[in-house]
Parts: sequence; C-alpha cells; structure tokens
Amino acid sequence: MKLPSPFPENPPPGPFRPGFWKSPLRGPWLTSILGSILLVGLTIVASTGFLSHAAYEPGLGGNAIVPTDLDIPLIGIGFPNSISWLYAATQGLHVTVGYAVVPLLLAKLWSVMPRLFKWPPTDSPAEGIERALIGLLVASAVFQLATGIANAQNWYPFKFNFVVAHYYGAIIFLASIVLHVAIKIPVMRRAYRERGVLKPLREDLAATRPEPWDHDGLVAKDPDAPTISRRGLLAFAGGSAFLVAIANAGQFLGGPFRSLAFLGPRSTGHGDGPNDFPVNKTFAGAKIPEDGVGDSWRLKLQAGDKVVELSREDLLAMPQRTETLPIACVEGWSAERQWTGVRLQDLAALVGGAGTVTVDSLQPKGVLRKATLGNQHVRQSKSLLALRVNGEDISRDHGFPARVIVPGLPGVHCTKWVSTMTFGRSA
Ligand SMILES: Nc1nc2c(c(=O)[nH]1)N[C@H]1C(S)=C(S)[C@@H](COP(=O)(O)O)O[C@H]1N2
Ligand SMILES: [Mo]
Repeated sequence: MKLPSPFPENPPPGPFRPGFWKSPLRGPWLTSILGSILLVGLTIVASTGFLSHAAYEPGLGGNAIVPTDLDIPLIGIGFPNSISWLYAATQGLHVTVGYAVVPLLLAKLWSVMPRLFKWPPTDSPAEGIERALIGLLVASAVFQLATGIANAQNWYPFKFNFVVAHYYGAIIFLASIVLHVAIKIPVMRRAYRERGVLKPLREDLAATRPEPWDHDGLVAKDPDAPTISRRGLLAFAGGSAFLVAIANAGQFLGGPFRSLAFLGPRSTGHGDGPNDFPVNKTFAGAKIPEDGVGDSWRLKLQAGDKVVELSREDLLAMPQRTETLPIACVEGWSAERQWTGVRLQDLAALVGGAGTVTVDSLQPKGVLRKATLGNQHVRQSKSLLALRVNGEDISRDHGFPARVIVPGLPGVHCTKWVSTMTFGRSA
C-alpha cells in the first residue's frame, strides 16, 4: 500500500532539484570506502574514550561525574593501571585520532550531501526513521568532536559540564552508529561486490567515470567532467587527517615529534630544567595561598579518628622511592618523569588506613582540587606522594610541597598541593 505523500510533488529550487549536484565522484563506492576508513578511526576514538571513562573511576565517591546508578557499566573490568604508560597511550590516541577523523568526516559528509536535500524528504515511514537516525548520528558525531577538541584546547565556550556532556554524547553516538552500520552493511557490500574494494583506486583522472546509477541519489544525474580522481580525493582527505594527527601526536609521543605538536596548547614545557614539562593549572591560577606552602605546611593524614601530621622534613626522612611515571592528562598530552617521594602505602600504614583515599589540596575551589583514589592505587607500590621530580624539588606549578602520582591514572586524579589524605579505616 502506498501512503499519500505529505510533500508537494515539485521539489523546492536549488539543491533540492535533480541535476544540482554535479560531482562525478559521488556514489555508493566512494561513500562506502570513506565510511569504512572513518569507521576504523571512530572505533579507535570510541573505545579509547570508554577506556578513559573507566580509568577515571567515576564509581569512586568524589569522582562521580554522572549519578553512579545512571553510569552504564560498558566496561566491567577495571582499567589496568599497573601498565603505567597505558593511559598516556590510550588517551593520546583518543585525542589524536579524534582530530584526525575531522577531515575524514567532512569528506564523508560531502559525499552524501545530496541526500540531505533529497525530495521528497522521505518515501516511507521506515526511511523517515532511518533518516532521523542519521540526523542523530551526524549531530552526536559533530557534538563529540566539537566538545572534545574545545576541551583539548582548554576552551570552554559552553556552559554545561564537559565531562558529563561528552559522556552522554558518546552513548548516543555509539547507539546511533551501531544501528547505522548495521543498516548500511548491505549497501556497502553491494558497492564493493560490484566495483571491487580497491579497484577504483587504480583509475587516474582520465579514467574517472561516474559510478553506475544508484537508488540512493548519490550519483549525479547530470555530472560535470572530473577535476580530481577518486584516489586523489582519498589522498587529500587522508593526507589532511595525517597532518592533523602529526600536529597533535607529539604531545604524547614526545621526542622530535613534540616540537611539531602545534595543535597541543600544552605541548610546550613550563620553566627550565627538571620541572620543564606541561602545567595545566599553575600555582597562581589555582589561587594557592602563599603562606600555605611555607615551613608551616603540614600534611594531614587521617583514618577514622586517627590523625597524623607531617612536615615536608618528616616526609623526606621517610623511605624515599623513585619511579619513572608519566603524568597523562585527559587532554591527550603526557610527560614521563622520575618522581621521588613516599609510597602511598607507607602513608596509609601510619594511620592504619585501608580502602580508598580522598586527597584534598590547598586549592580553595574548583572540582579538580580533590580526588578519590581506589584501594588498588593505594596498594600499588609505585604510587607516590611525590616531593621531587628528576632530582629536584617539585616546582610550585607542579604541586609543591607534595603531589600525588599514580601509574596509569588520568592526570586529573594526581592532585597537586596536597593538604589532607583521608583513608578508609581497616575493620
Ligand atoms: N589541586 C589540583 N591538582 C591538580 C589539578 C588542579 O587543577 N588542581 N590539575 C590536574 C590535572 S588535570 C593534571 S593533567 C595534572 C597536571 O600536572 P602538572 O601540572 O604537574 O603537569 O595535575 C592534576 N592535579
Ligand atoms: Mo588533566
């Protein structure tokens, strides 16, 4: 049965008219190959993103970003923090590949542009639902990339909480892309079967012809002569993705790449010598009181009603450990340094602390002024309350008098300017 169409028969002028779209390159094969490449990139971005969420440990009291009962347990296993470089790598990939998919997404959207102006907008209710789903997919992909890039650039033009919005955006994106891929697999398989997966890449400009007619309206009705081959178009999109990736990857690859990472606002160091590595929040920026970090500073350890206070000298008199660990920010940059200080284990033992620890700082306000660490981080022997870095006292910007450093934990939980550590109490 054919329902009467609610749309007037004649399309509005301009892009809605057949013949408006002239590129001879558009067609199911081009969209399929761009979609396949994009899918690889998006799979990396999405899986490292959900890993980052797991590493952040939103289930721990003070860290909750979304109400814990709303937190969808997509990853049942915890993040393996004992592999100290793992978070630096997954988060570096998340942000770098996130940048790199932008040109690929633009190319893909260009390839399906005529579909946006399809007339009539839907032929059937089922197609209407599918198109609404694509609307949701495009909107959530653009939202995720825009908020992610803004965050990596330390730019917060929006009023909402980035972490919460980026997390829920990710769930909408994941659901809509899974459905989209499932729906499009037959189209893709047909395009590859008819034209070969890579065969069209052999065609140079002279051999570039429009794809055979398709039912989706991607192939131009009245195409112009080509000005670039399909492989030229793919090389342009892929080359752009590569350039954008290189302009960011040095933030976590380090070495000679670091100076190329001009997209990273924290790619340059901060100061001179051992303390020359990125700083997210400076001493002044965090409004740490000057008199709070002088000789009168005390670290307060507590577990139940047991309280111990230690000066920096007291801490330096305890057994010192040196560990090579990266500080790895959610924004995708990381820096590996040698940290020296006291094991969190040893501090817990002083007050008979067990379980989690909430670390508070001298910072008067802001969500990053404190964090909760899980029991496994306290027990991990490489977790330190660091006093020195690369053989020198930690600078004020890096958290003097003392800061937390835990292997494989997002930098955001490595609290600087520590004042109080509140442990659970052993039963
Ligand atoms: N008190 C406090 N600690 C903090 C922060 C903060 O804003 N306040 N920022 C965190 C973040 S987001 C990161 S990535 C690391 C950065 O450490 P660095 O500045 O020594 O490189 O510190 C963490 N510790
Ligand atoms: Mo961070």
